[in-house]
Amino acid sequence: MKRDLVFLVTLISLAFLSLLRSGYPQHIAEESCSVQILVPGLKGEAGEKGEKGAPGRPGRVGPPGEKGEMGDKGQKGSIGRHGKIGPIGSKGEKGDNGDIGPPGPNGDPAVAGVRETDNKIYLLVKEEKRYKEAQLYCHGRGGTLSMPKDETANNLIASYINQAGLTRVFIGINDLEKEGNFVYSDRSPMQTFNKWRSGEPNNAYDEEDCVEMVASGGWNDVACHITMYFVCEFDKENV
Ligand SMILES: [Ca+2]
Ligand SMILES: [Ca+2]
Repeated sequence: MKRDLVFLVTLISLAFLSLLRSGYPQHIAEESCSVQILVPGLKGEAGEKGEKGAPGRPGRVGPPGEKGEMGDKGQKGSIGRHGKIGPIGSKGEKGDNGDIGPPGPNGDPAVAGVRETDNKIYLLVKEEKRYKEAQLYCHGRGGTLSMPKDETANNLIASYINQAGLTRVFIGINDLEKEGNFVYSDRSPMQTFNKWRSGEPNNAYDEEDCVEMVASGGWNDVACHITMYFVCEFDKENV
C-alpha cells in the first residue's frame, strides 16, 4: 500500500515536471531521449505474514447468566448427638393385679416350729395319734414324748401349745407298767416336781394310764387309746 502511494506521488510529480519543461505534449516525443515516462510495474508478491500482535484488553463483564437447575440431593448426614435428658414423668396409674401364682410347696403338716432351751429342743407334732404311736413317732426321730421335769420345761411346753391354739397334747408320762406308778417315757421315775391338776391323776374308768397337758400347763391322766397332738423332745447332744 505504502509502496503504491509512493509510486503514485512519484508518477504525478514527474508528469507535472514534464509539463513545466515542455509546455506541449509533442515535446515529450521530441525529448523522448531525455525524459523517461514511468509506467507502473506489475504488483509485487505478497509480503511475509507479520508477527502475532499483543493480546487485546479484557472485555467488559458480561450480564449474569440464567439460574441453573437444582442440583442432586446430597448424601445423608451422620447421626446427631444425644439430646438432654427430659424431665421426670408423672406417676402412672396402679396396674392390674397379677395372676395368681402357683401353689407353694406343701409344708410339713406335722411340724409347727420348735422351741429350744439350752440343752433341749421341743417339737409340737400336729398329728392326732394314740399315746404309743406318738411315742414311736418321737422315738423314730431320735427323741421321746416330752418329759417336763421342772417348772421351766413345763412352762415352755404350755406356752408352746397355747401359741398353737391347742387345748391339750400328750406328754411323755404314764403308769402303763404299774397302776399309779407314773414314770417318764424314758422310764425314769417321777421326781418331786409335778403339775397334776386338782383331783388328778384319778385313773377314771380304771383306764387312764397316759398323761396329757392342758393349756394351763396342768397334767391329767387320760386313756391311752384316744388320739391327740403331742410334743416330742430331743437332747441337743443327740441331734
Ligand atoms: Ca392309770
Ligand atoms: Ca384323769
